[in-house]
Amino acid sequence: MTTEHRYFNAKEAYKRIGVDTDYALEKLNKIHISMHCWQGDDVRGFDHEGPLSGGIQATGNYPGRAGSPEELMQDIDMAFSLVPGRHKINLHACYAIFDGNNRVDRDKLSPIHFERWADFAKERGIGIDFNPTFFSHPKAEHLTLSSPDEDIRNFWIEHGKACIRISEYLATQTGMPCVMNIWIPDGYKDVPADRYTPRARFKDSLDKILSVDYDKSKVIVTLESKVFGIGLESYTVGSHEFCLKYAAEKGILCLMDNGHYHPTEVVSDKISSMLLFDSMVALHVTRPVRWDSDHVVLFDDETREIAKEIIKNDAADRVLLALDFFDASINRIAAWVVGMRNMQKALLYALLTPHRLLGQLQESGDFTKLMVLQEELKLYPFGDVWNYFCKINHVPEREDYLASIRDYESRVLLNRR
Ligand code: RNT
Ligand code: ZN
Repeated sequence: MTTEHRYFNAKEAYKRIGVDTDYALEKLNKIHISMHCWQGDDVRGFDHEGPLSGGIQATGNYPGRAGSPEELMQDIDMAFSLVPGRHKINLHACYAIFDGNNRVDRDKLSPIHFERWADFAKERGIGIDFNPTFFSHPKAEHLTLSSPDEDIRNFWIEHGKACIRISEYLATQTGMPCVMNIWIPDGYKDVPADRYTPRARFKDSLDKILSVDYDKSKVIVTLESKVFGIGLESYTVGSHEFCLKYAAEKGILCLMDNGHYHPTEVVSDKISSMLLFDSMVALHVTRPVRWDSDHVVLFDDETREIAKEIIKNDAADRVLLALDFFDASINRIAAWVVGMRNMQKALLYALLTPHRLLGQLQESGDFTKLMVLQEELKLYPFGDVWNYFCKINHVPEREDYLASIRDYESRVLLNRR
């Protein structure tokens, strides 16, 4: 049977429960996911030599890591060629490209250092999101925006301001809004004596960064919270409550990374509450395995629940979706492609769910039928709809994309340094 035949049969099966598969595919095509550049080189970037710091870690030593802007761009193209639809790229300030003698420290970064990224995006008709980099730097060995050392704190405030200007430039160049996400690794390994003072300084630093005059229709500032990091187990300055309150007060957005909460706490349960109070919600979708390990996103229960909250609440254009993982133990292009496709599969799965019917069962208290249906839906011909979506988007169906990745690995990746 051809992909079209299978799709036709699946369409009939879904129609019987009131789901329109054509409409689902149309909707899915409009959802753009921000693909993080940092999966391509284990969060190294181009502006420093030292190790990855900030209490995050990429483990593994798979060959072929991108070591230059050209290689990273080539790899991003390769990954995108195997993912259906059009998406965005998510950059970090440490991916600044220095040509000749325009090298500067992070407090002096400017749009010229991102011109080539803007061109890259414009040529492909895609948008760019951006992140200041408050880690992997000699001045980030202790605290950054919450530092008691005024020189260090000012350095990072200047970095934040520079990043707002760069984000505005990227938005202007691409013609698409730029989501600028602030995350700082500041915190303490052991029980702090004073939790308040660092947070007060962080608050003041953020106020100073946001005092820059910028076009709010172009730059969407988000603030990402976190419960702990490696070496920062007892206290983080940017806790969830801090970020939630700060964002609400200042009219920026709170960004939730699903690796940044206590292990049994889930982001899928938080989305509805956020949607009730905010115009938009920002997410980093990742997969924490026992800790904030940043494993590749799978088509697993929590990813599906996150997608369900977005789709069921008709909030695809109110949720800013970005991925955040870094696995250096497998082919890095495959990591990107698997994660992107899985996020899309989760969205499709949600788009093929008869939410109104299920909601009525909940409201009327028929939890028996609700369970029966929810479980049976898992075995509906979802894969046939997904394969058809890949086909009409001219990307390989099923696991067929692996052959292209293997070929690219032997032709390109294994010949790197
Ligand atoms: C760290 C945060 C943050 C980073 C990226 C590289 O725990 O999740 O989003 O992963 O900025
Ligand atoms: Zn994150």
